Amino acid sequence: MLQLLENAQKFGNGTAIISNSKSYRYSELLDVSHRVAATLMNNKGDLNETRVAFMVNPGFDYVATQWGIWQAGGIAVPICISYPAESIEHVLDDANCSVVVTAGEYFDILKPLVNQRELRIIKTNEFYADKDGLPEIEIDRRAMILYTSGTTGKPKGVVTTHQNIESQIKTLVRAWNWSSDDHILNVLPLHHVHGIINVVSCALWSGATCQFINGFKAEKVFEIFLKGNINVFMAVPTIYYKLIAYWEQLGLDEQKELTNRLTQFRLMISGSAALPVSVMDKWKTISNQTLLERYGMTEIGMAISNPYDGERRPGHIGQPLPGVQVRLVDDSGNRVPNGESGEIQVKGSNVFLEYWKRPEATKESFTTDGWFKTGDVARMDNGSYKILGRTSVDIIKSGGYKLSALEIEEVLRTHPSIKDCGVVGIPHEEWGELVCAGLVASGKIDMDELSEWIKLKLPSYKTPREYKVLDDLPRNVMGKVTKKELQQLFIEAS
Ligand code: MLC
Ligand code: AMP
Repeated sequence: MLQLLENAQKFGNGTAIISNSKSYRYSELLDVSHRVAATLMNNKGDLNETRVAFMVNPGFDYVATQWGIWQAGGIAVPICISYPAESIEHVLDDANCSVVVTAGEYFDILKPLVNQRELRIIKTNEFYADKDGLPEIEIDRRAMILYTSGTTGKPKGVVTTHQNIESQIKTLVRAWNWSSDDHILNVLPLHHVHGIINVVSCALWSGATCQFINGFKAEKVFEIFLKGNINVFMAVPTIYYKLIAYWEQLGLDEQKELTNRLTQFRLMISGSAALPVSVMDKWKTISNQTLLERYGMTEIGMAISNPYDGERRPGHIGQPLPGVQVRLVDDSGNRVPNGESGEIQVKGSNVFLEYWKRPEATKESFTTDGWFKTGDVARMDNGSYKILGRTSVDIIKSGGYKLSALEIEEVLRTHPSIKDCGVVGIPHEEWGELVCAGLVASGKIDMDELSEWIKLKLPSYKTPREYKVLDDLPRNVMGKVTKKELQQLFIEAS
């Protein structure tokens, strides 16, 4: 049996999940997930790595579905709940999903897509099957596919095995001192590792309680904090920025009450994007908490972290986590001396298996001796890694989401009034980077129409926030678009 589930058996009566104002025990979670597995298996005995997509709000049903898929021997493919139909279709087709699990609210958007493909669709209130014998799941089997943007076109499926996931969880549980006394609030989307692994899986591995709200709202988060049970919180820098902005406009008494409560937390972590030192400092004055910044990626889980005990250095990501090997190399693949910049490369059982159905892309993302090339550039600075940037200008991080400029450009070029375009990210205090698009028109561009049109093609978090219509895109002598110059055009205008 998978260790996550074995642990859950031990914690039987403890509260595993709080969602939609209801508390669920570990025993209930196991029981419902067992029914999910039985319904999915449909007397087949083992799903044998069938891809099961699920579009379910963060909460009890999400976790019961994910655990059910795993127990039935399937591969869990979470779909972002704010995806428009085109993005959902990409996941269903690329992963070749056979079954889709959903809650009532997403049924209407999924139904036509499922019908066209003749897939099986199950609502989360239809897990009727009686518990059945479960297959034995070997730890090296594929467990999950997460879609992530890269330097090429559409998002790629990152495949992790049960072993990868266990290794990612075990490392964090140890490094950050998780225990069954912990109680965490999840505000993150559950189609990325930050929410799935660091928050939900680490909590449930440890016998802790994981509370959910669907989507982030500063007011709601503080309201829950004030109730007094939450003691661990993890978020992207944009969320801390928004919490600070909300706190600043409260009255003095409310501010004081919140500060008293936040001071009692055991741990607060920031990650998924660079934590500005100004946000770290401000949060410290509000909460008396020194945010622990760590570094990770969909393909590797978490790799580098500031210490739980010891100095958490502002503007730095810390040291390699136990069991994770990290090196910095130059363009020729040679290790760089301390103090010099190089690409972060990672090795260990935390590292993913493959990009789904993309052997070439998988091969290219590893060195011949098995190091995963992250594309992030860092230097070692007095015993702590410091991120300096990325090897590609076409990767943008906005609100903690990784976006591909090329994917957004490909979509924009299909608009009838757009002849060419270039997408860049520019530094932004709140969002980390803001997505901007330079457009060359082939007709008159109606900006309102374009903003509405693109929302049908891409999830909102991938859509450009600023547009500029240009006679031509800035180019070098070879005719290649110079993204740095394009960035500069937007920076100067901001
Ligand atoms: C939304 N808005 C944006 C935006 N996203 N504006 C600029 N840039 C963006 N990226 C605008 C909307 O248009 C809207 O505007 C307003 O903000 C509120 O929209 P929303 O969709 O309600 O946003 P909100 O819920 O507030 O989202 C903010 C957020 C979200 C920070 C909560 O972005 C988020 O959940 N980020 C976390 C992503 C994550 O989990 N990444 C981890 C990846 S794993 P208007 O005008 O309509 O009000 C990984 C590995 C690792 O990275 O290391 O962890
Ligand atoms: P994703 O592919 O969505 O998992 O995003 C992973 C990327 O997020 C990494 O490759 C980094 O570029 C970025 N990232 C994660 N944590 C940090 C951090 N603490 N500081 C800077 N960048 C980070």
